[in-house]
Amino acid sequence: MSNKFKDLVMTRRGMMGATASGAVLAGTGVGSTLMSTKAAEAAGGEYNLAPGELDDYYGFWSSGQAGELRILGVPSMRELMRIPVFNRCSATGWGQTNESLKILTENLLPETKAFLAANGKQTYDQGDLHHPHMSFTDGTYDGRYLFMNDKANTRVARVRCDIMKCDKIIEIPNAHDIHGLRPQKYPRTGYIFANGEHEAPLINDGKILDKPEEYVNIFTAIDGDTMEIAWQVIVSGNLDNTDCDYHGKYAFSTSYNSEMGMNLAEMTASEMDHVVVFNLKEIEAGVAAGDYRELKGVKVLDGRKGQNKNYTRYIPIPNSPHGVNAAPDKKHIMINGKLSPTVSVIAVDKVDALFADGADERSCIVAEPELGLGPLHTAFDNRGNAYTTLFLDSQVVKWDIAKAIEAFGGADVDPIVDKIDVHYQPGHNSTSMGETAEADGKWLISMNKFSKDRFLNVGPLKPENEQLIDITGDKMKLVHDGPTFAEPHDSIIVRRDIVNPAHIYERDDVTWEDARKQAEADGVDLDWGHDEVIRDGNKVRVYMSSVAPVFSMEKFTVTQGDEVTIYVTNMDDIDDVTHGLCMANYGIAFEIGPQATASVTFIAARPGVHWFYCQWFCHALHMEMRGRMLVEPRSA
Ligand code: RUQ
Ligand code: CUA
Repeated sequence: MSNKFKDLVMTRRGMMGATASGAVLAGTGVGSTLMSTKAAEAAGGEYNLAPGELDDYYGFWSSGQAGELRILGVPSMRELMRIPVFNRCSATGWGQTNESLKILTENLLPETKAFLAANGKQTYDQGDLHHPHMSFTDGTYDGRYLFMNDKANTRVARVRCDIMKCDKIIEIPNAHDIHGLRPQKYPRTGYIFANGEHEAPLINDGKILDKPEEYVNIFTAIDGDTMEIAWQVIVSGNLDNTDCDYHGKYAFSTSYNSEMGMNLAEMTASEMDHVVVFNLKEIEAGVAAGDYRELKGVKVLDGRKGQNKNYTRYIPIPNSPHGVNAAPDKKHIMINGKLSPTVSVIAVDKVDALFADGADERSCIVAEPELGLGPLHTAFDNRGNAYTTLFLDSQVVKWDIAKAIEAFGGADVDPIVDKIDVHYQPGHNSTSMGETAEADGKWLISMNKFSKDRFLNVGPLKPENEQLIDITGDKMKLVHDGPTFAEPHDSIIVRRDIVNPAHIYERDDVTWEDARKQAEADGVDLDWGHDEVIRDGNKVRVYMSSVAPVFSMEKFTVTQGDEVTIYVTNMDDIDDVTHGLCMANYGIAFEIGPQATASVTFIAARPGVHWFYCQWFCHALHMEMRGRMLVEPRSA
């Protein structure tokens, strides 16, 4: 910890803890005494940061069906920011400003746009964000981008780490319901691998309906720099989670329904499902050789079983595997059993033989330890240990990878090092830097789906529970509960020196390039304080700037029925001075960060006096930061 006053702070806290404990003993009873004792214990832990003290790690959190990305500080577990992505946001205007609507709509497929228009929408207003991952260079995070999937509407999004805003959302053609997602680790990102979870006819236009035997599933590689689809591969069985090696050779996807069943009994019928291995070089060679069909502008290769192409191999794995996790040793890939109590360990260097010599597919499995009930995901430290969540046992199990391999070879050793109870039903877990070659073995987060009785009751809908576990010692130590709203599905924990966001925007940021072009056409210089109303038929463009605590315009006049676009440029260049513009009773509100431009377009359908005001607290005279839109009635 960097704080030079740490010892002083901790001593003082310990003292306060003891005092509180004493007070409770005199007063309120057993439950509270227990809590205070815990608080006193916690005072010795480094996770309990003093006010003003900064975390060592950025945690990037998905939010599941809430559709946004969140930033937490680790180890304090303080929520630092929410980044709207697939959702709408009342505070920032995401889904309402022209700049965000462009990102939300520009890469939707034509048929999706038509479908949405038929429902009176420009874009989806929800999503299901499961897997946030950072871009890599040479096996570790490089602080450029975060990528994430939308299972609900088959999209992949990117967040820029310099401004911590989403800059691209693409809809994936041909595939259905993107679930597993990972960036290429080596040599760099590179590809984003994305699993289509649900199978459907390859051309899903209604001509084939209830004929599951004709359904296929699609694995997609996206170019992380351009956010364009590089290629797709048709596979047998559905696709759940994915990860790739540290050598730029293979990607691996689990399939929990190799049967291609349509109901639960069918989906869990066979003893074995599989992991699909994708051979990146072979696929690239297939693309170069023209061995694909073009569907919706994408090169689609056939990697199904029985095609006997070198694009894929199918490794049999016990029933319904779920998580895929590459170990930081760069040698092993863990396949988490879910319905099987095992984790299957794939040795990456044995995968070549599957393609070259037609070796038995199971020959790359070098361990398959039995760990407990419901293994879902595995995280790692830098000491050769793996940490697997056990959904049914409500535990995290720590196990020794080398010992698991020895045991598989027949040695009489127990790979299990420790087990800890978590509360309750963990899904993903993540360790500090644990999904990179720089795993550091300090912290583990267990992301639990249920929290019953851990917190004050807030009604039938309970928060979920992410628990912080200290993994520096031999035994895991639970140090903190972090309740949270839906759904902390997955997270990554990134060393803070890797992430260096800007403090204010650059004036020439691409986010508002359309606004800049329009302003230039209108003869308005967005980089200087401006105050301009441009009339163009029934289109009105209002350009205003803001410097706390005033907008450059105290009023402007339009005519009822005009299509009005308001552009606001925040001329303040001071860290943390964000303004907003809220047009009361017009349903409009958005954020304008320091040095940013943002805009919104609407029809001035309501005549009368309408106040606009700044809704982001910016100044002692923030309440006074307001103006009027005067809407003249249209003379019939
Ligand atoms: S999957 S709980 Cu959507 Cu991440 Cu495993
Ligand atoms: Cu500007 Cu509040």
